[in-house]
Amino acid sequence: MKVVSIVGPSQAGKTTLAEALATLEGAKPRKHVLFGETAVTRFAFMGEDWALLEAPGGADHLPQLGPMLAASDAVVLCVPAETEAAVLCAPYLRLVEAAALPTFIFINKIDIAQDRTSEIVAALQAFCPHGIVLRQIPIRKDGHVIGAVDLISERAWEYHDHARSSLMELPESIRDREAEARAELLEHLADFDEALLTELIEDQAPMTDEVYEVSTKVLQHHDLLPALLGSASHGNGMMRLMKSLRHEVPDVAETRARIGALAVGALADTVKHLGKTVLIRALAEGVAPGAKLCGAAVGSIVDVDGKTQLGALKPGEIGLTVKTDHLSLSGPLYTAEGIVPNPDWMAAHAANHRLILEPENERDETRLAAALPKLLEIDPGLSLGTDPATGKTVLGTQGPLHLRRVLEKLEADFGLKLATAPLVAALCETITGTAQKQYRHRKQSGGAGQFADVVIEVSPLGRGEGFRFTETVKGGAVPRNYIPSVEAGAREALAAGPKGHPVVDLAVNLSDGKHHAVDSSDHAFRTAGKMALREAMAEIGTVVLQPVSKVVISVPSTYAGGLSPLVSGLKGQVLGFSADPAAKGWDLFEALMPAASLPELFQSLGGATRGTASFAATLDHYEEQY
Ligand SMILES: Nc1nc2c(ncn2[C@@H]2O[C@H](COP(=O)(O)OP(=O)(O)OP(=O)(O)O)[C@@H](O)[C@H]2O)c(=O)[nH]1
Ligand SMILES: [Mg+2]
Repeated sequence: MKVVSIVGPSQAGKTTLAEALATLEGAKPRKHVLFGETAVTRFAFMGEDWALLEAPGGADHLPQLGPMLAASDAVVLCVPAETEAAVLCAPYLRLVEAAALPTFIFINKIDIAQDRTSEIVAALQAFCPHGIVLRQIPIRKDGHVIGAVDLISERAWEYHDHARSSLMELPESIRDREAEARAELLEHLADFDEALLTELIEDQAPMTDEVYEVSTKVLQHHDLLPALLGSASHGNGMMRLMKSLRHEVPDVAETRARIGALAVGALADTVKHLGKTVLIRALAEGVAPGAKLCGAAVGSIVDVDGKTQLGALKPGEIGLTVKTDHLSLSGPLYTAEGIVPNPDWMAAHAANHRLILEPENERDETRLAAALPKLLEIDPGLSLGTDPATGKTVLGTQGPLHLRRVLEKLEADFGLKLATAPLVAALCETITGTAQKQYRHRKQSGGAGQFADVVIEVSPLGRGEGFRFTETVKGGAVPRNYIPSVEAGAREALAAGPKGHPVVDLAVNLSDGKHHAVDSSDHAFRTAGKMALREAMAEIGTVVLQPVSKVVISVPSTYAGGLSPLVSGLKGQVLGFSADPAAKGWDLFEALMPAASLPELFQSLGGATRGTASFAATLDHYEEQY
């Protein structure tokens, strides 16, 4: 069996394309939809088994593509036939580049294309360091695409709605364009093949079979990305694409060599009453019910119909695991004993849409705490944390749609009704001047009394220095063994300053004090230390500090210039931007932003970059809040 992922922006026609390819031979394909509308479709084509994996487009679904691509022999990047849409394809081009997967570009919706195919390819090329080469060009009549010419076989095909294309004569009007496009394709191919290069230099016409062979080689090495075209909804170009896949997609041995695992978990879900199910793909012998995978035995394996029990999976085959709770999509490259660590390209974008999550019914706390880690195992785009201020659960998702999907799942499968609340950036406070403070703690109540007297000097420290405690006590005024208690008391006072926030960046020096041979104790000196600092802080006065994050935004270069006003508008400070050496057509834009602005940054960035940009934020420093 060969497995191919279909990826691309939202509404590009991926689901339509999967359906059209799977029904080419008329039989009803078997489709199984998992969490978040990711789908697997199984079908036969020319006597061979195929599976297509597909997830909806958009940033919310991007993290799901990592495991899917790892399980695939090749990928079809489905792009709408308009130059404007190229930037929406940039995140996908970036991913297939980083994964170095054999990649076909399918230019869909050719029936309503306004832009020239060569311009669409040029727009995509801005985001792809490897050459994108047209394998076909459209044949137009009265402004409509009526068919396509294959540049390798030089055969012209006339489209028919939902029926096979028929051979037609190459129209006179397109001959020059065809020759030019073919020459361009051959030149690109010759860059990777000596024999073909020699033939071109010597002006010999290469054999069709030889050109196909070189095309297959460059696809499999990810040297070039071939572009085909058609219309999924009209069933045009489907046979050509499927035949290219059949001839050129490498088999599972190549995928095994690339991934280095025994099996890959591609998609996953939790099903009410049944528990977790993971769509696994065997890359080698030895994946079977009862056999060890990822350190424990596989339960049962069923077909994508969800019912038919399967035995051992042959290399390349897929199945849904049942009663195999230990498999997770966060580390989906399974060996018999454990996992192969995820390669870098599989890392999901930071889950920057973060909210506090609370059960509507307080009694559900424990069930929520049990359910969330289960979701993390089937959804690589989620993150979990704790709000330091309130101790409440913080759920990070890829965006509002993703969050909705997760909340729906928690309600439907786990019976949990949840409320969300915004996450408030944690503030601190610090002092603005110095003071000396003497404090005497004394209590006489019945038995043993309490006595401690301290003199402290309080002074501000630089931002980020935290807390420093020193002592310059002379002549045992405060006995040595009580000094740590004074420090402990001072630290207690830092928990909340006069304005109610944790206090940072100040120094306390214990300079003097008094003790009593009987009534002094650790407790008494601790209380004195705490009270002395409290009073000193109240006397000096404090200012509120807000956290400032360093933000690195990964953005298609076309949008980078527009980010400066956006960042400034959110009280951020632009540090600059430059080309990302790791991704063609992308910039890294750096800024300092109040952490309180990050939710708004997430929102505005989505709008300003049509959902293509992502960012990572780390706490950089605290600064005075005005
Ligand atoms: N004109 C035209 N419309 C198409 C073509 N292929 C798909 N569509 C339409 O485009 C819309 C989106 O198609 P889908 O297949 O749902 O797109 P998708 O890529 O799966 O979208 P998401 O799952 O939301 O990411 C549907 O209304 C399709 O009927 C095509 O070749 N030509
Ligand atoms: Mg879809």
